[in-house]
Amino acid sequence: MTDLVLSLDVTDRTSALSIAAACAEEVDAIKVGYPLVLGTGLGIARDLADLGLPLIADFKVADIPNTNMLICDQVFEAGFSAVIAQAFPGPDSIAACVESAHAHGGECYVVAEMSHPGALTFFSEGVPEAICRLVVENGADGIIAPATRPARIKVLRNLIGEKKILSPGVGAQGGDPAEVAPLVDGMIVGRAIYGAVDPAAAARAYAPYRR
Ligand code: FNU
Repeated sequence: MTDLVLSLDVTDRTSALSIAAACAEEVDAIKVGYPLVLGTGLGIARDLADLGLPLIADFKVADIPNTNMLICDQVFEAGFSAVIAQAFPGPDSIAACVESAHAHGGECYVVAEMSHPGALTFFSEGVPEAICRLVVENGADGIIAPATRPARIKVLRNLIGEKKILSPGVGAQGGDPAEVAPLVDGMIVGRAIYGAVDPAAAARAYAPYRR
């Protein structure tokens, strides 16, 4: 029904590589963010790329267009296949991420609404809806929408047409895979897999929801 994206938020290289290798058959992509890259260096992308899975850079890029372009160029040259950007810097900043991604044959996802409780302070009152309209206009490949609020995923899905939805919040944040999987293109799971005693078995538990 959906791709399973492993959010690899460990901070040391040995754990990252062993968990990724153990889970490689059970997941469809790996998402890497600041915890792992700051802990090990950007070169971890090349090591993980050897597994042959798409690699998503969760850097929530959020700067002026020129800086966004410089950041995204580094991301894709490091071996990532997709980048996640924040929308609040505006259409030109997102466009820079999209341009860099597409120039490298990669994808750009834009955060439409975050999954944690405090997100509702600013991601409210039509803001996620406006972000979805921006995504459609500027050619980004999809959005990030909260697995913790499936009703909101349905609303946002209606605004983005064929574009993809990647959804964090299943597992540790309380999102229910049975409810979320039919609504999204990729379900992002971190602690419930990498924090398990047997990460491969934990990942395998999501097999019924994978397409
Ligand atoms: P887990 N993440 C998130 N919510 O959780 N990128 C968002 O709205 C968002 C994200 C990331 O809770 C979070 O940073 F835009 O352990 C973490 O890397 O399953 C992962 O998704 C969720 O991890």
